[in-house]
Amino acid sequence: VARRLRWLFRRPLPSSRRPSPRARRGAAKDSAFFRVCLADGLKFDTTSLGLRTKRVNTSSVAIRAQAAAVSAPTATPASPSGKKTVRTGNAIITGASSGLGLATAKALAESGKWHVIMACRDYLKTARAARAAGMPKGSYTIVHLDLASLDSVRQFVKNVRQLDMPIDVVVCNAAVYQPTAKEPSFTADGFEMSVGVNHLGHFLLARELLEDLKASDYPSKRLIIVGSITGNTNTLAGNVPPKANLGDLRGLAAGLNGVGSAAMIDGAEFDGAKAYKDSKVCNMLTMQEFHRRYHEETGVTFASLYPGCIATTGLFREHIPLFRLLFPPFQKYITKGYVSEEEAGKRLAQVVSEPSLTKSGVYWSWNKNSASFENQLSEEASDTEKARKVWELSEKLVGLA
Ligand code: NDP
Ligand code: PMR
Repeated sequence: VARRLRWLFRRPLPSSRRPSPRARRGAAKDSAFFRVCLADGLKFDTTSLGLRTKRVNTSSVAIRAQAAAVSAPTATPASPSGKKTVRTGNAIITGASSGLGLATAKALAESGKWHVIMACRDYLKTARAARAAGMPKGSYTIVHLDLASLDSVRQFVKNVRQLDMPIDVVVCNAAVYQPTAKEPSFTADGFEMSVGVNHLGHFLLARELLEDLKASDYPSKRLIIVGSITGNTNTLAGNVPPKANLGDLRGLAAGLNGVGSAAMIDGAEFDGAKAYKDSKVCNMLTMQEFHRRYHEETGVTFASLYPGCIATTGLFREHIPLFRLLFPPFQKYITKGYVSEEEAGKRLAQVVSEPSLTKSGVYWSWNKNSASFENQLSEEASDTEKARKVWELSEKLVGLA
């Protein structure tokens, strides 16, 4: 059954059903329809299968069905009052199964203005999380994405295009943090895990989806990459050892595969906490390089942000229990940098949808009253030459150059 389903999925669509970029720009189908998600990442429209999939039930392939409401087709239909209204936007959020990603997905879905594509590696966890968060039915679609595999990223892009929805915003949010790892672990393509998932997986995803963003007719198209204060050495938090430092990029140039101990971007010995901070520097450099290369040509807003210290999220799941116990009160009462998941989600949702936050090339932060401001990146995170080199080396590693 699994083979048959795969075959059906891979069969090219008849040309009448294959969406051209123009058709995609022209937006989605006007009726809600049924989709099927396979846990291994395949996703297809059951209209091509008739009712046969209804009874499918195998132990080897988990099949989940979800009704997906598709956004209204036109960009600016006139409302009865004669005022122009903007159609529902479609936002992809990676790592929307928990923490900041889930809180952002919820904030956007509840606004009624967004359909969220939750790009996650664990379908069941995401479905449960969306339900538990009370996200309105039909306000989201879950599509499989494992950023630790470039094949999965490419498959995700194909699957998302099959949804036949315009892509208006992409949020690169997912991340792993491995502060206690003694040895590096590696992605399917052999890259050190933190940089492989947080930076390289997102780099390929963002590059692939740029043409979809470009084709969208949404009034404000955005590509957002979540950064962090801990990657910025112009702050107190960024000076807590081990500090981020990409060095001369020799490890990245060597493929980050641990051969000759090059599992770190700077070629130094493996350090999980530093690898995470380095990956965040790459995220912030990538956002700026996108801005320089593509903002004028595409009209897409490129932004990064530090949402505050969300000390309760799953990001710290691999840290020692004592850290997990003390970190939230430390951030709440000592540094006062703490922010709840809900508040952080609202902040990122602002970067997705606020009409006032359309400026491109900005690293957003918030002050104590939760007002956003354009923050200053560290010297390394705003180094244009380094940004260009990281871009070019990353292109090679993900097979774009
Ligand atoms: P969480 O651990 O709650 O969320 C991380 C998400 O990334 C999860 O949904 C996780 O999926 C997903 N993910 C991990 N690996 C992969 C993968 N290989 N493929 C696809 N998805 C994956 O942490 P946060 O919400 O805190 O982190 C979200 C973002 O916020 C990150 O970019 C982080 O760097 C940033 N950030 C967080 C801060 C904080 O204080 N927490 C501060 C500053 C920035 P799964 O559920 O399957 O594990
Ligand atoms: Mg930090 C103004 C002070 C401040 C802020 C906003 C953060 C955010 N941290 C601050 C200060 C300090 N931290 C100080 C003074 C210390 C030494 C006691 C400290 C320690 C510390 C540790 C051990 N902090 C940490 C860790 C982690 O393991 C977290 C980390 O680096 O994850 C990569 C972390 C963080 N501190 C923050 C934030 C936002 C984090 C985690 C998340 C991230 O950057 O994504």
